[in-house]
Amino acid sequence: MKKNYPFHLQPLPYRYDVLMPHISEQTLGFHHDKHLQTYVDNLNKILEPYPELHDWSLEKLLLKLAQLPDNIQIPVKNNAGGVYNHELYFNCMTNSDKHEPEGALADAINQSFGSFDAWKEEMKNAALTQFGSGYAWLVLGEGGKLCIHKTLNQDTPLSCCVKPLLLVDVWEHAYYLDYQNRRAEYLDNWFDVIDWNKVEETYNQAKNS
Ligand code: MN3
Repeated sequence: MKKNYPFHLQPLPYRYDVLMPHISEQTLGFHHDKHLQTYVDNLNKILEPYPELHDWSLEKLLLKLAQLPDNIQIPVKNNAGGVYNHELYFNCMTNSDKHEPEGALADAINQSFGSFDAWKEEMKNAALTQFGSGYAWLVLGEGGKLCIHKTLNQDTPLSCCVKPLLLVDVWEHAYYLDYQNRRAEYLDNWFDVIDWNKVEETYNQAKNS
């Protein structure tokens, strides 16, 4: 099986200043180069003594936590989760003029939530009411239904859905430099930097697999 270890910091798929004014260069710099780098480094350090795990992917580590040695289950959950969540978060943003999904994903959002605006409201509410650090997610659930999830810390919804499609980071480091305590304002602006082409691609692949 393909060796995944060591994990590497994936470069941001865009320039650091590209999401301004919604998310500043400084926030993205710290968030990607410091926070995500730390999760990558910690995960590599934890897995270093276990060569039998070096061909495991991030998803496999997170889905099969119970098969790992007892003493590394929680550290792997936190740090592999930190890498998985941040990679998806950064990869689901861009500076495009496209502010709504199209095609099959748009249809699925309408079917599951009533309308795009109703989805936005529900997603924003989930992100606002996530107490403390965590994420709000749009996921593909069983039977083709789309659902919203909230997760705490660096937990992922991998084990309770078919495929995570999109998430928003509501740890304070994601917005505090730009918005201080104004999480709602950060969320309103985050909706404008979602990379809908990317989310559509993930949805179409997951739906057809
Ligand atoms: Mn973060």
